[in-house]
Amino acid sequence: MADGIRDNNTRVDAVVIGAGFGGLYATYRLREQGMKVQAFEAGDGVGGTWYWNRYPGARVDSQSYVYQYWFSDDILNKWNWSERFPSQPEVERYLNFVADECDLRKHYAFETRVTEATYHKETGRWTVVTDKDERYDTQFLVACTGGLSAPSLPDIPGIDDFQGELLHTARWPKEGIDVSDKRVGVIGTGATGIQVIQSLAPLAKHLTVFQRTPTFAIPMRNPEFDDAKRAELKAKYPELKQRVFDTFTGFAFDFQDKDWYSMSDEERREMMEEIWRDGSLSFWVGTCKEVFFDPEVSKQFGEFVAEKIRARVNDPETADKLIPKDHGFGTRRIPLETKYFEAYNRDTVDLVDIRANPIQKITAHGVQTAEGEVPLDTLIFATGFDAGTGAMNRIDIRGRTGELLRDLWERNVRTTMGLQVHGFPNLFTTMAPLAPASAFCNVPTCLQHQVDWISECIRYVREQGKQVIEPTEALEQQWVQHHDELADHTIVMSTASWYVKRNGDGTRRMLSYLGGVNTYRQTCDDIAAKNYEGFAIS
Ligand code: NA7
Repeated sequence: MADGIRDNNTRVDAVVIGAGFGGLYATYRLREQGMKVQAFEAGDGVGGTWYWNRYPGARVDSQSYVYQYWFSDDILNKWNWSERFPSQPEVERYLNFVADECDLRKHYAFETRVTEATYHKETGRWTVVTDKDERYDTQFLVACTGGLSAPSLPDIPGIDDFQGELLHTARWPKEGIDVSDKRVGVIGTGATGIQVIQSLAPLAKHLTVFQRTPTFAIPMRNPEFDDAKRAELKAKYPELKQRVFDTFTGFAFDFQDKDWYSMSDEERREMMEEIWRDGSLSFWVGTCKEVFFDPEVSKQFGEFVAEKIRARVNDPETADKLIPKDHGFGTRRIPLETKYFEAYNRDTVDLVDIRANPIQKITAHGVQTAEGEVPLDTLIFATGFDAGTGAMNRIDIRGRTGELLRDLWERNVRTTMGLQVHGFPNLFTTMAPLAPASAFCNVPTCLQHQVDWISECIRYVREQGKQVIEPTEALEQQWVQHHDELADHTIVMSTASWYVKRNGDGTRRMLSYLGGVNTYRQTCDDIAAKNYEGFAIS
């Protein structure tokens, strides 16, 4: 071709992007319909998040027995989880196991990034171009690119000058690193930072944590499973696989029935202590719903957690620095931790509050703060992701009018139920904005529901002898409005975090739909049952 891109005569029914939880399942479901599927993955193996995030201490905060696929009894029977909250290698092994059991690898081109996707209204098909300069022609494009997959590196001056080892947690070397004789710095104290800090604290010669915002965190209770426990859990799978789709956040537990204000102080304390002991995210999304709406309730939960932090950190001044002051409990992601707070009791661990003592620049040998240079051999960025839209925005996706999806989302972050975008026919998304999948969900629950919905939708279009499906502008506007109405009166919305995106006009939009996984599922399924009411099918 004149443009140097090879047409390899690959005309397929569907292109799937990504080999994480969503992409593997989409490939499986579409193939099951007899479709010709071509899938792409930037990594050299399957796993998505669990392929890329191989930093020390990487671990899932969802219980293993709900962090799995439900579609195959064979897989459910054969796979044995080793503990309640498995580490990255185990989840990666699980996804490899599923890929092998279902023979999915043969559909993938690994180490291949999709760089462009263009819709042609004359044919109703997409052209997909990869970084291997190959062009594919597909009817459907299913982007399972992940909501937290585009790493974000802060714009700190001097970053290129650093002569030691510089790492982002989401691009960790497969061979690992040895920190035993290293002075290590970690920037970032979100869910990732906490896991990496608690893991490296006992190993590094010295560890300096640069904290901008402290994080409320819950001690993880992570028993190992023996055969008896596994058998007990497996007996519950039929029930669990219904249950997770019926709760607010896709876990097996839900919010308490009782309202906060209907309880006495003693009852509240008792409830908090009891759920705290469970050592799971139920202390966040299994307590009282008011924690998301009522600043006073959020404050009281925050005080309870602050008390727990103070009891574990020897130096009261350090403890105080570790307690969030600028946001309420529950308004940002609550991670689980293991001896995170105790890490600061070590002589070899320093905490730098970079609001009081800002980072000025990175130097050749460390980090220069207002109070002096911290010498470092290894600098780790646990600074998170360009959430929700980042991975899709790195691809040039041109829709029906020629507009780039990136430009649309820069003006206005919008989707129809996180599944399609008006103006981008036959493009389907998982973990995109405006669905619970993008944040407030036990992700595999939401991904499985979204992929099931997408594959049934595609089946319907094909069975009707039609070619193209796209949400109408009216339906999308209705969804955006409904989404905003639910989100705008929560206190999550008034807190700065990766949960909230900014539109071009300066208005803010919640990434995740806050009506609950159960309600969302029902709404999507009702639309499907009404033959995709609100979608234009031609
Ligand atoms: P997060 O939750 O976005 O955390 C990123 C952390 O990095 C957070 O503490 C940030 O501070 C900090 N950060 C970001 N930029 C800077 C700069 N420029 N200087 C100093 N500190 C900075 O990402 P994670 O990877 O921890 O977690 C993402 C999700 O993955 C998590 O919620 C789980 O669902 C899995 P800030 O809070 O912005 O002040």
